[in-house]
Parts: sequence; structure tokens; C-alpha cells
Amino acid sequence: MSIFICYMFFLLFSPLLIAGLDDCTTTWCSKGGPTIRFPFRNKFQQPEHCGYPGFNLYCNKSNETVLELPFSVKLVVKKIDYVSQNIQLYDPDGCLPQKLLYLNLSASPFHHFLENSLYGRVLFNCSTTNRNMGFIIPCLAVPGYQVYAIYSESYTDEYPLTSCTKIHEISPVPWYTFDQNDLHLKWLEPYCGHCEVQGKICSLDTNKSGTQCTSKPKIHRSGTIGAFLSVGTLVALYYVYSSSRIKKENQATIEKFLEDYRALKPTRFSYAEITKITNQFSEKLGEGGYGTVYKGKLSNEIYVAVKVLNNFKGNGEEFIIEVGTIGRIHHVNVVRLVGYCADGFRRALVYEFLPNDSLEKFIFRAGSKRNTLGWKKLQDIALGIAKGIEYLHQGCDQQILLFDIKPHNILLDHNFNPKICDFGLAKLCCKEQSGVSMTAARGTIG
Ligand SMILES: *[C@@H]1O[C@H](CO)[C@@H](O)[C@H](O)[C@H]1NC(C)=O
Ligand SMILES: *[C@@H]1O[C@H](CO)[C@@H](O)[C@H](O)[C@H]1NC(C)=O
Ligand SMILES: *[C@@H]1O[C@H](CO)[C@@H](O)[C@H](O)[C@H]1NC(C)=O
Ligand SMILES: *[C@@H]1O[C@H](CO)[C@@H](O)[C@H](O)[C@H]1NC(C)=O
Ligand SMILES: *[C@@H]1O[C@H](CO)[C@@H](O)[C@H](O)[C@H]1NC(C)=O
Ligand SMILES: CC(=O)N[C@H]1CO[C@H](CO)[C@@H](O)[C@@H]1O
Repeated sequence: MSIFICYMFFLLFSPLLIAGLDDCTTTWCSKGGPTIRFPFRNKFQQPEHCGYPGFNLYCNKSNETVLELPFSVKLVVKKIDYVSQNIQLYDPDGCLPQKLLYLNLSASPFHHFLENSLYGRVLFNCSTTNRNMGFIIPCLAVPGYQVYAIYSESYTDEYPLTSCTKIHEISPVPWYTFDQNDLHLKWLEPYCGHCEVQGKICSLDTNKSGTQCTSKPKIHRSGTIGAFLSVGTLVALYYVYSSSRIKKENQATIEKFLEDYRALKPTRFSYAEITKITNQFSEKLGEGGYGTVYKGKLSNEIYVAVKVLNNFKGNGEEFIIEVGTIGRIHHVNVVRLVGYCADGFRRALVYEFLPNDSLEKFIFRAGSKRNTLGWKKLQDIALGIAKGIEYLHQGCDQQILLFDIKPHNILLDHNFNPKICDFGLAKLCCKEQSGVSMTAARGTIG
């Protein structure tokens, strides 16, 4: 019986061993570096048929995995997700904007990750500091000159451009690209994701024109196979089996993580999508000076609160600040921005939905039963709010000052953890700036 099991093991796993002898086998530039396999190949180590045109990687002297994009833009590969078909890159020199000046994806098989929310930018070289002008690109500065990036949609007459010269236009990229030194790209061709999901091997087909998905390479079985069934082989096979199983489990964990990670980035929605998410704005949650909040549902059973901004004043900078800063903040005590909508003049912000309403309801509307939450819970809530504020003041790249802290703007999740929301009146200030002058009262009474 045990011999039979062993034999089955051998039949199942010997193809894996034989596949290991193929010259197109998976490689790495360094331990823990991204795996290189079809459609990618290591262009200095593997023959051309191992990869798909345009998917050439190489290992540089410091064992980094390098992808060369048109035209001569060399970026280091951080991760490759073969199932979702995307690749994460960064600039080893820490100045991605400079690389973006020369990037032209139309001549490569790759596309930007969030293709429906790309922004073109115009770069200006300015001899004075213009605090409100846009993103500063520190790595392009020279003494006495700062370089600013401005969304090309909005730059024309709204910014003070005296003492600035326009130096470049950058073709559209996702908004976060400029401050994260990360470039996420995806590829649609060749389509191997379905093959990867099944744990099969994707490769060029025999005509070298398309791809094929094979479960295992062909092997020739002969009567002499039994001779290989030595105890040693079996032990080795068992290790191959168990380690490949562990690898698969790890892979699944990573896939899950990447899926969640993608959901962490705010998505851009069209107005039509917002209408659909909110089911024609059917469930109103609240209303304020800023606009109206509706309950909504994303396709994957996630509930959201959609704030449709109505008194949209100014040049959109406030909206950009909210999306650009709050969108990047992840703190348990700060409400999360899931997405946003900027469709013509219509602007909306999409936040995570918290089921237990605002703190105000529990403190003020509990009627005769005072302190329905209990002192312990109230203390936890107060501490949570303080942590959230502390994080906004000290923990982010840019200090965020809130001017509208009140029970109304503290939401509670199902465990009554507090989350700060409503940044409509918040102000951003630089770390060095010590004073912010505020003369008028802001916000609504609460
Ligand atoms: C390759 O290795 C060198 C040497 O450490 C490093 O400076 C460079 O940034 C690496 N990356 C690229 C894309 O050349
Ligand atoms: C790169 O890898 C090779 C072999 O794997 C190793 O000998 C070499 O020291 C590595 N170089 C660096 C800079 O880590
Ligand atoms: C990008 O490259 C394509 C062809 O390689 C060319 O037609 C196009 O004009 C280029 N775009 C830019 C912005 O340079
Ligand atoms: C900005 O202008 C100054 C003065 O002309 C120049 O020295 C500097 O290189 C410019 N910066 C960029 C990024 O072009
Ligand atoms: C390869 O090409 C031949 C002739 O062009 C065609 O008959 C065959 O179906 C092709 N095979 C594949 C797998 O595409
Ligand atoms: C008071 C109140 O509304 N509590 C609810 C908070 O959220 C959890 C989970 O949704 C509910 O079970 C509670 O009833």
C-alpha cells in the first residue's frame, strides 16, 4: 500500500523536477527579490522564447531587478503580481518625476494602473516660494529654485506664476505617483492571469505567436521508473511536495493582501458610478453646509458614505488637498477615504461607512438615559479621538489642523472605536511653520 502511495507521489511530482531543468525556469536577481518568469524573462540569462516581447528584465550590479521602459527609463521592480498582471516599480534615484519626463508607455506593453484617474502635470521652475502653488518636487530643486507640479487641468489662470518658467509637461499619471516614488503598471497582453490562478504554466505557444497554458510538461514514462523509487528520492519528493504547498499558501496570502492593498487606494468614480453606488441618492444620512451625505454600496458588499459637495467654491484646491492628503492617511481613528468623484463640476467624496452613527447621537440624543455608553467606553473614545488628532498634527507628511472637532464629526464603528471625519475646514501647514493665523470663526455650531 505504502509503495503504491509513493508511486503516486512520484508520478505527481516528477514533472516538477523535470520542469526545473528547463532553461525558462523561474529565476531571481536576489533572494527575496521578485520572481522572474513568463511573460518576463531575464534578458541576459534566458533565451528569447522564455518571455513575451517587451517584458525584458535584467539584474544589475547590485542585484536589483531592472525594467527598462521607453525611452531609456530604468526602474527597479519591487513586486510582480502575475495573477492580477501588475508590476510595482520605483526609481532607485528617488526622483520618479524626473523619470516621468521621458516615460512614454505607448511604446510598451504596460499601462497605468488606475487608468481612469490619470492627471497630466505641468512643471514650473520658480525662483520664489509659492506656498499655495502645488506639489513641490524637492529632488528637482537647485539652490534658489523650486520645481512645482500643477495639475494641467487647473493651472492656467489660478496660480500665481510670476517668477516661474514652465519647463515641462508630464503625460498623465495616477495622482499618487508624484509623492510616493512608486509606479504601478499593469499589462493586458499576454493574458496569463487565469493560468496563474490554476497554478499552471503559461508560456509562448509552439507558433510563438500566442500563449498556452499547460499543466505539466510531457514526460516519457518507462518501465524503469520503479527503479527510481528509492527511499532517498521519496524523502526529496516529500519535501518538494510540502514546500510547494507552503509556497502556494503564502502566495494566496499575498494575493489577498494585494487585493486589500488595492482597495486602500482611493478610486476615482464617475458621476454615473456615484449615482449607482448611492442607488439614485435614495438614502440620505445627513446634510450640512458642505453638501449632502448619502449611504451607498460598492459592488462588493462594502457600504460607503458618499458626501456630495454642493457649495463648491474656489479652484478645486481644497478638493485636491482632501483627496491628496486624507486619501493617503490610514489611521484607525481617522475615517478612511475610499474614493472620490470629480466629474465636470460635480465633486463627491466617498468614505468608509460606519454603522453606529456619530458620537453626538450617543451623548446628546440618548434622552433621559444619560451616558448610555458607560464611563470606560467614553474614556476609550476620548483617547481614540486624541490619538487621531495627534496623528493628524504630527504623524503625517503634512500637518493637518482641524477646526471642527465636535461630537457630530466623530463617527463610531461597530466596536465604538471613534473615527474623525469631515476635513472640510482643515488647514494644511508645513512642518516648519509655527503659527497659523485664524481670525474668523469657522464651521457650524456644535
Ligand atoms: C543598479 O546598481 C547600481 C549600483 O549599486 C545602482 O546605483 C543603480 O541605481 C541600480 N539600478 C539601476 C536601475 O541602474
Ligand atoms: C549579487 O549576487 C551575487 C550572487 O548571487 C553575489 O555574489 C554578490 O555579492 C551580490 N552582489 C551584491 C552587491 O549584493
Ligand atoms: C510616444 O511614442 C509614440 C510611438 O513610439 C509616439 O507616436 C508618441 O508621439 C510618443 N508620445 C510622446 C508624448 O512623446
Ligand atoms: C531652474 O532654473 C534655474 C535657473 O535658470 C536652473 O539653474 C535650474 O536648472 C532649473 N531647474 C530645472 C529643473 O530645470
Ligand atoms: C500554428 O500555425 C499553424 C499554421 O499557421 C496553424 O495551423 C496552427 O493552428 C497554429 N497553432 C497554434 C497553437 O496556434
Ligand atoms: C447603539 C447601536 O446602534 N449599536 C450598534 C452598533 O453596531 C453594531 C454592529 O453593527 C450593532 O450590533 C449595534 O446594535
